[in-house]
Amino acid sequence: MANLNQDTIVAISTGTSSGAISIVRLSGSNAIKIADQIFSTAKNKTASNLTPRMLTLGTVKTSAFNEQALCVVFKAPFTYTGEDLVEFQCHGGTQIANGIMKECIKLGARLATNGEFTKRAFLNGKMTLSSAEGMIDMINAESDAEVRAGFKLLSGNLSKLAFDAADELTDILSEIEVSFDYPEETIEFITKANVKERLSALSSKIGEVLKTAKAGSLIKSGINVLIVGKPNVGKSSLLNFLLQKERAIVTDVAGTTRDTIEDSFLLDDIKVNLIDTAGIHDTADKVEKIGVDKAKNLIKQADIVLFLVDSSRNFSKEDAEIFDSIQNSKYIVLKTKSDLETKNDKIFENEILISTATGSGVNELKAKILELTQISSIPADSVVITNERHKDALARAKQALDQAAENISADTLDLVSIDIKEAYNAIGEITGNTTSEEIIDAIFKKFCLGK
Ligand SMILES: Nc1nc2c(ncn2[C@@H]2O[C@H](COP(=O)(O)OP(=O)(O)OP(=O)(O)O)[C@@H](O)[C@H]2O)c(=O)[nH]1
Ligand SMILES: [Mg+2]
Repeated sequence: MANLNQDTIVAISTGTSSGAISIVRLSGSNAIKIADQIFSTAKNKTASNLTPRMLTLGTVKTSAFNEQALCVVFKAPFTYTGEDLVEFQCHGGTQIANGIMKECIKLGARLATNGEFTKRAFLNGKMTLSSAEGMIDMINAESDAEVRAGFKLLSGNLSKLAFDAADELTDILSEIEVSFDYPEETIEFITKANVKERLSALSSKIGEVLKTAKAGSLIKSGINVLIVGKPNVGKSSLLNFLLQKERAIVTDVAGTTRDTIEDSFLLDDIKVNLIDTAGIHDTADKVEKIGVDKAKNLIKQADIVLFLVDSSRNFSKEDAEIFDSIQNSKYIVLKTKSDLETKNDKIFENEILISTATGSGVNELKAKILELTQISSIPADSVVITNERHKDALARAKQALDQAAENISADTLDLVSIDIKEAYNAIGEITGNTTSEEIIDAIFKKFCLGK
């Protein structure tokens, strides 16, 4: 895809908050020409005479003020965008960078739209669409695990899988074409058996990658962990203990928590969204009842439910009812207040004895949460699907491949090649080769200005 949009764009790449340094970035065919008109060094060098990729100190002159700044020039095509690119590193704050940017606009540049530098990088073949998405994931990350997953995407391990798959499908399609030219049965038979084997191999490879999608989406959005149980079993105490702060009110009065309380913490670099709830029981209190209903409704949406029972009290009918209501969810049973004398003799599979008074059992709980999400079982070097768009494209590709493999014995090869082309198109959406313009626009709009 060639970039026909050659106008020169400008933006403050460091955002609008006040920091010590700001970067104004220009990209396009007039970038160096515009920079020439505002920047010069003590030895009267302008942007065109600077050594590319080297920071040089000089003066930026705008109609409103002069500024001492560093300038770096990148010459096309060896730049981020693939076009001529100039960056000014000026003093921070908001006024100076704004003034430089306005001056560039006066000289013919246009204010960039969100993500436009990266969009140009994509259109000029500097990066694939999934790599660009990895980069934005890194920028928006709230945990180290998200940064790592974003970096994998940016570095292109998913793009490589997509390119390899597309190459293989192109080979298969061209072999099918050849078989049309030699329609003798033996050749077609050999081709069919071979094509089927290769389609199935590709489908299972994609299937393996798709298996990481659930864990991948948890890495990206955080693991939603819901704390439920009868009043007074220690739910809010556990929330506070895991967050390491007094987020929720804790008292010995049953029914202390009346609304849901949400907050997050990092567990082995992975974001966990904890939701504390009102103790579930029959109540006539109008406000508390709303809280109880809310807690019940949240059970379906949680990735993991922590079911708390008080180990220092007998297991009651109310406990049993709550336990029944979580049977369709992934759950962990926590017997709380293990520092007190045990009165609860009901034994659960996978139960953990826990005390927020002593901290015992908390590490076991943390390990169990990670185990249930299967995040820890993903090998470090494996592709991880963190993006719904990629998951959807791979799932469609796999479906088309499976259909082609299944029908190949009965169908003529030209019908099978329709399915193969569908798989090829779906795979191409990952790298951006076959992605529609609307989707590309929608993706880059989510980027920040100046990226
Ligand atoms: N000994 C001991 N007491 C605890 C422990 N955890 C909580 N408690 C006490 O149990 C009482 C209830 O604790 P909360 O955390 O408010 O219980 P809750 O489940 O949030 O209660 P509701 O909000 O009413 O549903 C408080 O007096 C806590 O101090 C524990 O591990 N050991
Ligand atoms: Mg509470």
